[in-house]
Amino acid sequence: MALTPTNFIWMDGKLVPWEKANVHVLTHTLHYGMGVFEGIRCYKTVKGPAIFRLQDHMQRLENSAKFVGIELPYSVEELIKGVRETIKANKIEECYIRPIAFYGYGIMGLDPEGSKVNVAIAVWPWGTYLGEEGLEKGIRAKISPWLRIHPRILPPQAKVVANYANSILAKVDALRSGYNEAILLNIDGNVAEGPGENVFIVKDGKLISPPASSGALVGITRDSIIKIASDEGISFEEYDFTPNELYAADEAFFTGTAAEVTPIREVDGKPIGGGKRGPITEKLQQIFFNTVRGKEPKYEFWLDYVGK
Ligand code: PY5
Repeated sequence: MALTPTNFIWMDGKLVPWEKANVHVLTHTLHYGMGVFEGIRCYKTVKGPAIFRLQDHMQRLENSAKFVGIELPYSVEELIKGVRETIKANKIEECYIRPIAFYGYGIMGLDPEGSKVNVAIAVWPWGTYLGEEGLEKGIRAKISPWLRIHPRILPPQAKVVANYANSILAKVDALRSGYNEAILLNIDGNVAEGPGENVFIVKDGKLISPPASSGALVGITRDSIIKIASDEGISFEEYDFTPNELYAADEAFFTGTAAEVTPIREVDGKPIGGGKRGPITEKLQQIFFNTVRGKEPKYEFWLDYVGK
């Protein structure tokens, strides 16, 4: 997926031209993967660009950093200001937002003690992650031969750069096998999540998603869908399920900032339910898209308007 450049990137408190937002090849994180990042979306609304759950995402960035011992040189408030500044400077109405904190240049041993922590915030237009058609018709997923990282190996609840080597292996395997996305199991054989998405199933009218203990990153989109479902009177339960229970589900879908709410129509060649987007998925998806686009007053508290 090729990048569409914008004009400025926020780097350590300053806006620098996109093409000048570079790092040295001996940047610590480039070698060992110890960095933390976030993925946030900003949507076009009638009141101007609105960032979805910005505070929650930045809080998670701070938590991720704390988890792996990275000392962020900026507070959540400063980073929030940075995001707003970057969107304004780029005069962009709708974008993906990527804050990243990493160990910079100067130390090359594994012990990052004394290393500089650099922070950047980039924004760029990013369309539908799993395809426009996928949103309506659903995508085809494959149970991955790669297992989701175990909490004794890397912290699954933190968005650590290194975790995504596992995600890339799963994603590429699924794509090369002719599927659109992977679903990773944990070491117990239960469903954990997608490489960058949470998984939900619908069975007998009930919404189900694996718990944090499955190794899934408990996503902010997931949390939003649970809240929306509960307001709609759809009951939600969190428990572990096997691939067989996934195959037998009435509906299945992915949630994530990039993936938004994407129906899963098939897993390992087996159609889920009717092999198309199910009615509960469609309903939740519709409310979700209305919410992020500022058309659901009930959930406006999740939006952070940038101002025109
Ligand atoms: N699980 C993993 C491993 C993730 O990376 C993500 C987000 C999610 C679940 C969903 O979390 P949330 O709803 O809070 O976004 N993935 C990033 C995203 O921006 C990166 C994807 C390439 O969606």
